[in-house]
Amino acid sequence: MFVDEDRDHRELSRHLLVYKFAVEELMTKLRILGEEFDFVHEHDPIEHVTSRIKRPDAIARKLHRKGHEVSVETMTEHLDDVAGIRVVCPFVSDVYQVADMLTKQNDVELLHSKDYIASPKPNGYRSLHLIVRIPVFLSDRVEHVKVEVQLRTIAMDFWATLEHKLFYKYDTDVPADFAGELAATATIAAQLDARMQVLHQRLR
Ligand code: 0O2
Repeated sequence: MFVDEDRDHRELSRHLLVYKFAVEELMTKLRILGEEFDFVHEHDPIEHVTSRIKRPDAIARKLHRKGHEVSVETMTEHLDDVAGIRVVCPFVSDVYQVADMLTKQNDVELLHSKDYIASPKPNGYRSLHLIVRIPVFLSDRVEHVKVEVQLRTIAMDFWATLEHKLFYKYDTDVPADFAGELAATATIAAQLDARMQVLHQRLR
């Protein structure tokens, strides 16, 4: 995979460590935002946060799929989601509120965003994806590290988690009526979000 194995493995591990630090910084930022917002507004806009660093074999597969050689340089340049954070919020308004509070911070650079809530994917997938870059201060230098932040509601997360399981189960042999049924369940999840949002606003 990586050519000179020992040296390249060490170099890759070092880079993945930097991604881990970036994730830790962002997790701290999100925890502070949630806790302080809750104190001021008596509502925590974050239900829970998870994170993952992509595994080397998945990194290699994605680089190959995009037609690139596998190296630390191509990974840094062409992959936005080596480090990923998933923020699950109670309500749709919280998704946009948290995204706004995070990207307004001076040291968080928003590179681009994909709003799959405003424009869901054809299969029904909804979430707000942000690619951000943050500085990580190391012993001898500063690295600017890209992280993919996925924000979604509990209903969106429920749907995406189950869709992921079903997709992997059926893989290439997807039943004919599968896509339509999947999209219909996504619509129900979206309706649930909209109704919960109304209740939330009425109570506030
Ligand atoms: P994993 O295991 O979650 O890491 P790009 O990254 O830009 O090359 P793409 O497809 O344009 O590729 O990125 P996009 O659309 O922003 O989606 C990337 C991630 O969003 C996926 O990562 C999933 O986590 C999630 N995602 C996107 N579409 C779907 C979907 O239809 N269903 C579900 N369940 N999740 C989705 P990975 O690397 O595919 O997977």
